[in-house]
Amino acid sequence: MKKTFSISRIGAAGKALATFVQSRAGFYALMVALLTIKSWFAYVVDFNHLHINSPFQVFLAIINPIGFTMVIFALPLFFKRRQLFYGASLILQTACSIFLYVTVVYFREFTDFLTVNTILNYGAANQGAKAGGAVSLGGHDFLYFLDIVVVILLLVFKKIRMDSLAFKKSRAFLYLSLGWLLLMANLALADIDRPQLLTRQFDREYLVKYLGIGPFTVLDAYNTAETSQVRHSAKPEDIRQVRQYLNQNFAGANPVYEGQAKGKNVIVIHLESFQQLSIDRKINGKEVTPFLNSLYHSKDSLSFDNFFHQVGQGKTSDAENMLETSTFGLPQGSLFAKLGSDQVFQAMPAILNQRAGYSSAVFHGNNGSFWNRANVYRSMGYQNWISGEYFDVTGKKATAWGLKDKLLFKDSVPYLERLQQPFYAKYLTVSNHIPYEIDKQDQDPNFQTTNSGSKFIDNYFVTNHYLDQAVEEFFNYLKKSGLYDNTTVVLYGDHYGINNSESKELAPLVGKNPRKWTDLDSLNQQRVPLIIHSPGLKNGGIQHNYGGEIDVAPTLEHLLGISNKRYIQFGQDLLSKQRRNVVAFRNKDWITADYASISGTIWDVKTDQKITDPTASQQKRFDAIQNEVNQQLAMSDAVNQKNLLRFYHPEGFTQVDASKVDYSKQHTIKRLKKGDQKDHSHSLFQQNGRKTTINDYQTDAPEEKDQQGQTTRVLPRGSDDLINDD
Ligand code: GP9
Ligand code: MN
Repeated sequence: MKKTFSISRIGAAGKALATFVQSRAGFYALMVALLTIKSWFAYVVDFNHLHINSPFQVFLAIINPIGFTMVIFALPLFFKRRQLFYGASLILQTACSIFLYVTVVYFREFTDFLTVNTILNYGAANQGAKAGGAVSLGGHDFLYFLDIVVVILLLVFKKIRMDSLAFKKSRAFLYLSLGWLLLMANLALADIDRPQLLTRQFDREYLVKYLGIGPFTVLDAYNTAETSQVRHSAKPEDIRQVRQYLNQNFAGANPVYEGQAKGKNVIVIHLESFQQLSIDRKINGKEVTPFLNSLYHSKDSLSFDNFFHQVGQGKTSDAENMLETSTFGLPQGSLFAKLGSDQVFQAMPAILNQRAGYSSAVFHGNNGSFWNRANVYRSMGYQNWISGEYFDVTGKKATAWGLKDKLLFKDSVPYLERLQQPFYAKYLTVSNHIPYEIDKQDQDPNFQTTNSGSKFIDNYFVTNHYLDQAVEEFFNYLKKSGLYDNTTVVLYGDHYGINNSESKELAPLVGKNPRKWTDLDSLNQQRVPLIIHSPGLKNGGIQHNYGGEIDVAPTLEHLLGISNKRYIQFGQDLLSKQRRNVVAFRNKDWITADYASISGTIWDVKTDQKITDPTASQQKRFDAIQNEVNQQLAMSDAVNQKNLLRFYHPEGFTQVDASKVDYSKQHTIKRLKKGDQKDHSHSLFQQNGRKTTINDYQTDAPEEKDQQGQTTRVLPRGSDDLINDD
């Protein structure tokens, strides 16, 4: 009896609702409700609950999509014609849903929110995400669009009839104002929980948690416009303050290591997505990376086990920027993509060339314009940019990200052997790139990976293993060709490979309980290896001090006997006795050997516990570290955003003239040959009696003998890349 009653009540309510939707006000409410519900859905299912940690924050997250959505959908209410009202409402619903969904997909990969900059630089920056392979799709993704299809069908079959009675302007304005009021109330309430939310701009997750995706994006667009303003207003005096700060924080060379690699060639091997967690790891009785492990433990190596990546949204390009310039990437977007086309750099290739006569080259099997590299490398002073356009990348020789590593190392030889010594050469590997898929034929049948429940993790170790073999083959060549003894090889992992979203499956592998996984555990996994391998090195071994990518350039300069005091570099020599041993992350988090700060929460690194009640002296110390971190990032941002190096002329440094460099294959070959003239050549080719050393190279890459094909897996470049490329 009771049951029938309640069913009939529900039926009546449904009917009333169905009638309500027939009016424009009802349709408006429906649009607002659908987008709001989808936003909540994204918060809970895709955005890791936004780290919401109090009932008040739950309340804010519930109301925050409503105000903005009310404002957006109030706009069509001003239309008189019904087709316009319904059409515009549906277009808005679709556009907002697409935006929400793209944000979700982006978040899965970067654990971060999409910014206006990222969108503007999309073509130059990350065409790879279009590959599908790199985009992680979820089984529930259709839910972001299902409602739109249903509403359209209801309209087509006249279950929802279009109401021809238009709103009066004043009523439409009332709805708009109500939305606006709610938005303002939301902002005021957010400010109670997190004072100065807008002015201090914590991280993006905070802004979304408190304000929602719409207001966050509007705010972000405003900031982007402001930055371009900043650049125009920069003055030469601005650099003085930076100089003063750097002088006060300078860490001098350690006499034990200073100059130990003087005059040697330098090869930097950028190990794509390679984390410290793979070092010394055994799976099913086999080491994942036996060769890298041997380098890591070699007495000829300086290895670091508390070395962190510090990249932001620019990922690989941020890592490269830090290593070449010892300045941070940008708070949003990729510096390469955003500023790289007209930035003045004082970067390693130019410094080493001007101070010690180094020649330079970068080797990478992806398109030359990816991450805006062609422009950036020119301005950094790279003499040669040997990109995917130089190699045969057809058929199975490449993945979506470029030539497979084993082939990259081998196919680089004809260029490498022509470089005048000493040289500074960088190899950017790609086979160990998300989604970590490599052809069966490249997999070692003797290596059985994990069965973790995450295909990313299982595949990750497989491509780690492939990368390890590729590096080993290259080292064998270095030894056989004679380069090895006179070369310092710097190997480093550019950033994480396993996203935070995989932590449930990762936890058991690193000895943690998945249910107790904390933010500190995630931070601890941001360690990447740094190995500086230099045959004949004295006092090598594994170093435990805390540092990051920003510190590599000063360390290397000092090893090469080049003082870096005159340059604008924010890192400190990792071997210096005067180091501060604080690692600053791009989002203002930080870690030391004792404490870490993650989104404003302090952790005791040794006990893995949060510090909720710090003593006065602890608090003082945390504040001091935070200030130092903020200052370091702000100074670096000022230099980069205002392009301040255009005003700075350190002794003996001539600004690079990027317009003089031609990276076309034809010109490069001509240039290398011209520099490699018989009577005054210092190339390996010359050393080898003017014969190629390619026969010293042994690879087991099965694709090696494949004929050149018609098709390639490497992604085509985005059309907007062409704008930046000449
Ligand atoms: C692309 C490669 C990858 O050429 O360097 O960049 P990432 O996606 O790691 O930033
Ligand atoms: Mn990378």
